[in-house]
Amino acid sequence: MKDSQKFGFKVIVIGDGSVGKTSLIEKFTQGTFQKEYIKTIGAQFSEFDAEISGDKIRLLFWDIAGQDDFLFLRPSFYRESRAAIIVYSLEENDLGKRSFEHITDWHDDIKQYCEEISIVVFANKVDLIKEDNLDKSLIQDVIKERNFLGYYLTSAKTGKGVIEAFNAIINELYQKYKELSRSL
Ligand code: G3D
Ligand code: MG
Repeated sequence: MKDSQKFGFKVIVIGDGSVGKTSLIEKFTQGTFQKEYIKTIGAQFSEFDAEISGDKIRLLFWDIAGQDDFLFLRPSFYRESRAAIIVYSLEENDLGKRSFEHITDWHDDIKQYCEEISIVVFANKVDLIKEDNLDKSLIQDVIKERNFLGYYLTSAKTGKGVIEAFNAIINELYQKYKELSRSL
C-alpha cells in the first residue's frame, strides 16, 4: 500500500429519515445544500480527502438512501465501518422527538453489525430552535450511558457547526489509527 493511502476510513451516517443526513454530507463534502429532497433507493456514498500533519486521509461517507430498503441492506452497509455518525433532528415536532428516541435503536444496530467503532451524535436542524431553550441534559445522558465520543449541534441549512463536527470525527479516527500503525 502506498504511504499516501495509509488512512482510508468508511464512516456511516445513520438516523431516522428526514433528519438531514444527506444534507449534512453534502454540506460538508461540497459546501452545497440540496434544497430538493430526491428519494432514491439503496445506499450512496461521498468521498472526502483530508490531510492531517502531512498524512493523507480518505473518508468514505456512507448514507442511507431510502429508509424502507434499509433492512435488507443493513449487513453490507455496516460492514467494515470505522466510525458512525448518528443524526437526529432538534425540531420540535414528532419527527424530532422520535428521531431522538431512536438514537439508542440505531446504536443497537451498530452493536449488532460492527466491532468497536467511534460514534458521535449530530443534533441537526439547530437553526429551527432557540438554542438557549435547549435542554442539553437529555442528549448528554445518552452520550454518557452509551459511551459515545460526544455530540455536536449542527445545521445543514446554515452550515453552523458542520465543519467542526465532521472534523472532530476525522481527527478522532486519525489519532486512533496513527497510534495503531505506530504499534505495528
Ligand atoms: P435524510 O437524508 O436524513 O433523510 P435530508 O434528510 O438531508 O434529505 O433532509 C430532509 C429535509 O430536512 C430536507 O427538506 C432538508 O432540506 C431539510 N434539512 C436538512 N438539514 C436541515 C437543517 O439543518 N435545517 C433545516 N431547517 N432543514 C434541514 P425538504 O423540505 O427538502 O424535504
Ligand atoms: Mg437521505
